[in-house]
Amino acid sequence: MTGLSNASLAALPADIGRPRYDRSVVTPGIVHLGVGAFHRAHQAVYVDDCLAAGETGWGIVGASLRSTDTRDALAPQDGLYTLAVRGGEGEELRVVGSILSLLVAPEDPARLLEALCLPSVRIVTLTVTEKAYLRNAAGGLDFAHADIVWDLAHHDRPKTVYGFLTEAIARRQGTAPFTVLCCDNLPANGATLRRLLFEFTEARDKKLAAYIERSIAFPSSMVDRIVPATTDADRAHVAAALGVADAWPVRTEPFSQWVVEDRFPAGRPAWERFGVTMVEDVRPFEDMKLRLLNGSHSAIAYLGLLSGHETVADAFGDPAIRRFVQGLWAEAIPTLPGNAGLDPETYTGSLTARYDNPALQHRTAQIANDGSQKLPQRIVATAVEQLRRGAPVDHLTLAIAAWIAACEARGRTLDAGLFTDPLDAQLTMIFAGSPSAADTVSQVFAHAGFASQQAERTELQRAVATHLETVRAAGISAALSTLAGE
Ligand code: CS2
Repeated sequence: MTGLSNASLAALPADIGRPRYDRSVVTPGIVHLGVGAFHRAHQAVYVDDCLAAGETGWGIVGASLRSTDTRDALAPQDGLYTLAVRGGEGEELRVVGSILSLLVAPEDPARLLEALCLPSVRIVTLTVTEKAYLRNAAGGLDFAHADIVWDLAHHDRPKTVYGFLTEAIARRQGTAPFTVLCCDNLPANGATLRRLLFEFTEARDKKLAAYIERSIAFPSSMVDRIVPATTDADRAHVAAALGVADAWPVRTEPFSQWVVEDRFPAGRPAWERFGVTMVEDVRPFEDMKLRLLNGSHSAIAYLGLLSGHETVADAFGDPAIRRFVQGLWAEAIPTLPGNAGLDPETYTGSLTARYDNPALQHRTAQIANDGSQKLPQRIVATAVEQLRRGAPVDHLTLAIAAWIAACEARGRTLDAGLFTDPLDAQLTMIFAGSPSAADTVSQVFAHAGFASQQAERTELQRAVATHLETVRAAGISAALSTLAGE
């Protein structure tokens, strides 16, 4: 079977969407760091819409910071790939054309620096996942990390986002700077990246750090679309529909949301024409999404794994877990700003429908990865705020206990490699000592930096330990029943 490429576009069946613009005249305006499935189902699609409307200056150079997979799959396809949008009513297939070229940073860091320095590039977007920000337990930049040490010493061969951004900004001084748009699931993601990058640059060159503070904009943004990992069944299905092979299609849901702070001194695509909400302050949207969607997602993942459910739809179809999620939402909603025009009830209603989508097949094990990096903003911050106001945290703390229990269950009742965490080495050491629930929780909190420097930490640990004790002694369904007062 021939592969998807510019040359095979014309022969695609009529019902398959495709770039209806001349890709050869599109110039690179965006460099994206972390060109994984999420980016390809989200930002790249909004940009594709802009290109189709004639904004030819915003093509994407997609860079991977680690593996060669995406480049290997998409470069022979001229950057093209299929987006399969699956809802209850069927499926829509569309070939997306906004990614013009692909790079692999570790293979050739100089090429990525060159791309970042192209005068036509005015925006750098990032989806590199929580752990790539290399934060220490206190939330600052982890200067002890080998890659940070390397990047401070090797300016022209960096490995981290900080090394790449700082060097590119240094080289671009005197020409128009780019805007840095963080699209990861971190609270105040633009401001967070700005603070961490400032720490890095200060350690390299104080004048440059001051220049960054003065001249570079870091708008925050909230991104939302559920994107399960692609399977071979997806590849076979897409090939059958297209009549050509696509090495790496992406499957997603109909829902898509992007809320972006409108601070782009060097210009931006007219995203608002294609469903992007441009705002002054993204924080309320971000908190709602992190605490209601991502918080419940992580809880569903760990409770689901411990209950033997492979997908979100299966886990959410389990009445005990569904009721738990309602309880979790009830604890999170009071922590959201009341005056920001948000409607959390409508939001959770739409989440319910999204989680029930049986066509998505979103694996609980996929979401379970990197819990130590995700829970602080998804669950722990919410719990601390609830405790501060004397409000209940039973569900939030069971979610944390379920994370610890699921980590502990790997290699016992769960497959050893089912999911991974940057703290795995430390977790293994903690579990090896078979400590009591209380000791386990306090050691895990210390390593993960959960609620560090918060007065509520001890109370929080105590509540998590009580749940962990029940899960260890009687299992997750007993813990859920106890919580439900059964
Ligand atoms: C998920 C997110 O894997 C995870 O941790 O919670 O990737 C989630 O699917 C997206 O944030 C949805 O926008």
